Amino acid sequence: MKNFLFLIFTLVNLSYADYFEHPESQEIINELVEIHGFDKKYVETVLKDAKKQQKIIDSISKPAEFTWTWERYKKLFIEEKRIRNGKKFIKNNLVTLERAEKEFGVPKEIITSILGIETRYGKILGNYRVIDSLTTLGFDYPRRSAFFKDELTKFFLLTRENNLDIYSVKGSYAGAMGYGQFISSSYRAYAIDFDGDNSVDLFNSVDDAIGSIANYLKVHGWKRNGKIVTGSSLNNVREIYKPHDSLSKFIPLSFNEDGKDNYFIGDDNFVAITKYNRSHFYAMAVYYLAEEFKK
Ligand SMILES: [Ca+2]
Repeated sequence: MKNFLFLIFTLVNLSYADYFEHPESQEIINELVEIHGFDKKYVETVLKDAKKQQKIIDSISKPAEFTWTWERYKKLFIEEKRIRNGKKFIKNNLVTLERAEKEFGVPKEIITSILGIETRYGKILGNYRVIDSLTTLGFDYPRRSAFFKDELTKFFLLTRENNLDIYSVKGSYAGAMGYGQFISSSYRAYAIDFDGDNSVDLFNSVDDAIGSIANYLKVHGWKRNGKIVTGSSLNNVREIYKPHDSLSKFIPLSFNEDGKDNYFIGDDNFVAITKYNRSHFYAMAVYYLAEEFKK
């Protein structure tokens, strides 16, 4: 009985009181202190404050992009209100969107579409503390532990570089932040100052968000005046891509709508969108919503 109780105690104890006590935290503390020069006490205090949230693990385990049907996914994003607000967003931010289009080659409708899908044009930035998300997923979600531990390190760096309060920054369950939902590594690498105030602020500056999305796509292979998809029948695709074109560089896609499969080939700019979110549903929704803005 005593051994049994001891076993129970041990099992319960596997859930650590805080992330400072977690056996894997020492490695990150060392890295932050020794390589990046953070104060040890500060890092420990932050990790002590971080909280595990089961909801975060539940959410990442069943993302809509990979568990829903295309029709359900499409209905969520390509709807009247999002289309209307997107057209309004374009009208209100036309000068900045056109500047981004000129500089990076990414059409205003695509930038707007990503903002609409990510955060309803900045209305929903996420309600999880990023420090909770990244510790929960870094330490308690083994499947992607290495990735999120790295994001945790980058988040410490990002908050120091951009003067953000590490305790209060909020984002998605996966630690994505601001208008365009950039994760820490992307924020540091691809976010830019596009309103000229010398700070890169994806939480409050719409202009910075617009420029950063355009810059991200350009760096990830977006081609000015390039194609996103070609379709919608395989025969059509074969006619458009003559034998000299290498079909292997394109992505064959099939989306079931109204009970029939529609076939597309994802071109360079489709691939670029999948660098933003690797789901094909996501990239297709970005394309569809952008087309709606033109109507
Ligand atoms: Ca700025």
